[in-house]
Amino acid sequence: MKRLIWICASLLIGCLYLQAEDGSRLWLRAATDAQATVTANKKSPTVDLAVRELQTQWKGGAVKLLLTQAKEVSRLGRDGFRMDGNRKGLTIQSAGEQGLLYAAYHLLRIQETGKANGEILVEESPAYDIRILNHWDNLNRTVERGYAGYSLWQWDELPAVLSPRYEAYARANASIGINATVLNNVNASPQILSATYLPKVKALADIFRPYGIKVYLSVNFASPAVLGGLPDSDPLRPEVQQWWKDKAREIYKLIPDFGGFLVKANSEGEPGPHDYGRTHVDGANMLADALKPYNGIVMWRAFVYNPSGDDRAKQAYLEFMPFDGQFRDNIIIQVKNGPVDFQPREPFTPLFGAMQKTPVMAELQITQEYLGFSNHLAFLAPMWEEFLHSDTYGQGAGSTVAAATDGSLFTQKLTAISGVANIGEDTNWCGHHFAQANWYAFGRLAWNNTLSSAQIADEWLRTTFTSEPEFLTPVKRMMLDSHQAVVDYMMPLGLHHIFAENHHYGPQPWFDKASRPDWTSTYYHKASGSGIGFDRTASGSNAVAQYFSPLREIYSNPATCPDKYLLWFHHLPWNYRMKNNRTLWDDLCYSYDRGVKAVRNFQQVWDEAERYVDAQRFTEVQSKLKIQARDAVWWRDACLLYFQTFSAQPIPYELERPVNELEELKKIKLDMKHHN
Ligand code: BDP
Repeated sequence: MKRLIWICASLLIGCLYLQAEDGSRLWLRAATDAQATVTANKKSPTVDLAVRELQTQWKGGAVKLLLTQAKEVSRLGRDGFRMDGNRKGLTIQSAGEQGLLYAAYHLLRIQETGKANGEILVEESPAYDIRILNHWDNLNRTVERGYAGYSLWQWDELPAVLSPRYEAYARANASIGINATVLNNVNASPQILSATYLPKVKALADIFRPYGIKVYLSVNFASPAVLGGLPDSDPLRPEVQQWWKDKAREIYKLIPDFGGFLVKANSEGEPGPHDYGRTHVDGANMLADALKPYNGIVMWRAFVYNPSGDDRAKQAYLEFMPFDGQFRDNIIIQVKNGPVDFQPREPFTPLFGAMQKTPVMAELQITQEYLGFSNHLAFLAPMWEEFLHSDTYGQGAGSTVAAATDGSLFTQKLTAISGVANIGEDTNWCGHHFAQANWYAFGRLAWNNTLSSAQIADEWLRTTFTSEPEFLTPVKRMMLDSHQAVVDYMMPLGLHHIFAENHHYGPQPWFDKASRPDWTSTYYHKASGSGIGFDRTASGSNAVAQYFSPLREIYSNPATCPDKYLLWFHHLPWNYRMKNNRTLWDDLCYSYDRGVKAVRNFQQVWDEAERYVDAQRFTEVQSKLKIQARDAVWWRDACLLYFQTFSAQPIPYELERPVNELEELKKIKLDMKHHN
């Protein structure tokens, strides 16, 4: 009887436990009932956090935390650490308090992923000094390109009311090494710098500080005029310069460790120095001078393009290369991974490796603006890995994007990497349970840009779900294949930006009328009876010339250009012979078909994983996969039926037939917020 009661009780607890799996705990699901002996040679809010995390979760012997300036430790930097011992007893050393906290999370991660057995000898230091999230959050709490509900920041209630999620957010970031955050949208409201908002920003900064997270703000270049009442915001006007200096002083009085400004200037209608006939250098240097006395920095974005300009893919390079070496030393140029705009797949922006006298940082997009929002399962680590490993040849072979940005290739005072956050107020933070993996992957790659996608997926799955091999192996495979699957059913072979006009979710390759040509789809695919693709070789826009040799030659020749970038660089006839001997048209059909089949396979993999997953997360992911499977068919049919009007060839008969009518698909209008 006793035994029966015990079984019933544990079943009940088990059920409650399973029900509690709503994704809110992210990858931080370790049991918190450990009672480890943890000591530290310093007491401070940050060190105390490290102690507490280990006391409650470390299931091994005594841990000693030592803050030390010993040479062999301090060479790892204030965020780095050294760990020495085994399960029974360990010493952790760091030159900085944050280093001790990162070490604590590292130890817990190796415990939770089953790698804390035997000798533990670890030395870690981050690849980038600044590992920063960019929130595109508006002050009215909508999130530009956000698919996980409203903003986490409750501006109305701040600073009086402090949601417990602020600390949970800081903890999650610290656990993966993220040490900075930009709170507001790059399309910035000047109000963020007002006396009303700054105390709210301070309240958040105070919560994040013990977790080693610095706060930054996006600023509107016209703030001196809009907020300060000046006649304009000309960076060469002394009153404007003074306004920024005063503003910096005001900010640092409230937030002594404030990080600095992120600026989107003269892009997509945002104000900037060009409005006054000045340059990016004039604008960025002025802000840098205002922040300099406080060690603040400026992250100046290179995402600039104008409608009258040349091929959009060339513009960042054209505008910024002439300024290389002219920026102040507390400025870093923030460049999107690809030269157009966070497409499902792009070659790297040629500024990487080319700007050698100015620090350059990558901007990745964690939120899936162009990869199915929070409906599609797309693990982005493989895309970022491909990008970071791309060889720019900036200083000969081996000059990867990673090396060109992390200080190993060029002497850089500043190194950084940013990711546009996919976080909102949804219970599971990111809308899709698997989208959490992208937040996780960004942090891990920012810490160590040589980690493989497979390792990141492995860690994330073990900590977020379970280490059962029968779950792990197929689900990891699914994650690793998922980015390619999305590329295949949306924009294979280098196609890009053929999204619907009023949102970036569904297909609209036929879209040909917009306020500016580079906001249409036809601008990018250029399909006609003679072929498809954007000619960026010397006979076209010559964007290839922005790459170093031998890349320039490799990309210029369709025979050597990787298939994944083929239509990015070339306009080719429908009967062009691909490397696999299919015609271009047939291969396009095969690619879309492969994408659809991949998603169907993901559904099967997930259904088979049911017994290893709690009911709530299982069903939620299952439903999202159904949407993704339907969307994949929608993409395939829309693109193939439309392109077929030019190729005038049948879809290879061995492939599944379209199930939609093109005319019907053209009528679909999704009710989503308009933005180019
Ligand atoms: C595009 C987005 C737009 C952003 C812009 C940017 O569609 O919402 O404001 O990039 O990065 O991808 O500035």
